[in-house]
Order: sequence, then structure tokens, then C-alpha cells
Amino acid sequence: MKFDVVTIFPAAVQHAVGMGIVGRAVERQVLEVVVHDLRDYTTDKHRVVDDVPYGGGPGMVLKPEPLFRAIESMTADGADKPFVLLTSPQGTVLTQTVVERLSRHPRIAIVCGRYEGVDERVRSLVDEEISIGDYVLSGGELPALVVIDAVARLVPGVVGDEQSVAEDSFGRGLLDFPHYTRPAVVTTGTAGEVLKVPEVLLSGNHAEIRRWRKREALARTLERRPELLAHASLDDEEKELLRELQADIRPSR
Ligand code: 4FV
Repeated sequence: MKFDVVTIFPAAVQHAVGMGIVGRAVERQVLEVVVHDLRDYTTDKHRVVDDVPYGGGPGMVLKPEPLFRAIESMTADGADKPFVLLTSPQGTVLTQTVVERLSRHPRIAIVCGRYEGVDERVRSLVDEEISIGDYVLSGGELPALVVIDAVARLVPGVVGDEQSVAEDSFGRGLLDFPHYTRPAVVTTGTAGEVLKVPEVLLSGNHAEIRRWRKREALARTLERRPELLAHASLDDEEKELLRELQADIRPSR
């Protein structure tokens, strides 16, 4: 899979995609990430990428021509056209389902807005806008990195253990179960509270551990995000566990 990113902060994006799972996948050439400096697509000596908004008002707007040149340069060598994303608050809100759909594209280009946004005419080259949430950021780079990280995890060979991707939160529409690691007992500094690991996880009884994790994921989802349950793909054991959990919370008539 190949990502192209168009930004006025190429160094920041290059640094971020060099880290962790994505960074290792790029090293192993399982993923390719090309970062385009928007200023390289200007023609004036001051490499200007923004201008004042027509109709007045505060702030600046990213000019159309440098963005057109940047996007068109991606197919100049006859390469196959990328699926062009613009990260913006006006976009499709990113969910694991959207991530799965995006991961089916062999090449994705992400245009990162800045200032008040991009000239509206750039949207003629954009296949889809993606929002990472209903809040306003100062730039589209962080959303672009969120998209790259989430999509990259679904690319075969990026995450070492495919199992963990399959078991990821939202992979099946549920929140994740609690995770514990050594030591089995810790004492918190302040209150000196002794915190243990649930016995079942130390039991070695993998059927019981699987069942406990299922119940914990369901209980957490029921408590924190009950609306997710409507779309979650539950197996029979989970359906039975959910009935039990709901019975526990339903006031007995
Ligand atoms: C954003 C979001 C976001 C808006 C103006 C960049 C900023 C500035 N992008 N999800 N929320 N973008 O706030 O994707 O250009």
C-alpha cells in the first residue's frame, strides 16, 4: 500500500511516519509513504501557498494551484491514480468500518488543510473528505497520521501478529477487554493500595480466559458505549453473556 501526503510541514509528517509500526513497515517496504512539501509546487520565489479569502473575513486560505500541481504530479509518471482524501471537519467521520473500506485502496493521497482550509475548487480533485472528530484542529496533518496509522494496521504484514489486529477493539464492534502484565501484584505509591491481576488470567485455563475477556469487553461496551452493541457481530457465547449482563443491570420487576 502507498500513501502520499501533501503538507506545508513535511518534516513533521516524515518524522511521525518513521516511528513505531508504520516506521518499521516502511523500512520493510510493506508500506510506502511519500511526503510532498506543498511549497515545492509553487512557482513564485516566496513559495506562497496561501492567500486572503475572497469576500473578506479572518485568516487565510490554501491556494488552489499548488494543490492541483501536487495532486496531478502523483500520476505524472503514469502511476495509478490515488484515492484522494482531504482531512477536514466537513468529512466522513472516521470509524473502523471506514478504515476497513479505505484499506482496500492500493494507493491513498491525503491533502492536509491549514489556516481556514483549502480553496473550494480543490475539492474537484478530492474523492472523499475524512474527519477524525467534531472539533477544530490547526491543521490536517494529525488527522492524516491517524488515517495512515489506522489503515496501515490492516495492511497484511504491517502488524506482526495478525491475530492482534483481528482482536482489536472495534474489530468486531466492541470495546477492548482489560489487559494486564507482570507483576501479578502492585502497590500504588500514594494510597499503598494492593492491586492484583484477576485470578482467571493466572489460571492457564484458556477457555475460561477467553470467556472472561468476552464478558469484560461486553460489560465495558454496555457501560460506556451501549450504542455500539447494535452493530457488533456477536457469537452465540457473547449473545448469552450479553443477556446475562443485561439481566444483571435490568431492575427486577
Ligand atoms: C480536522 C478534523 C480539522 C480545520 C481547518 C485544519 C482543520 C484547518 N481535519 N478532522 N477535525 N482540520 O479540524 O480532520 O485547516
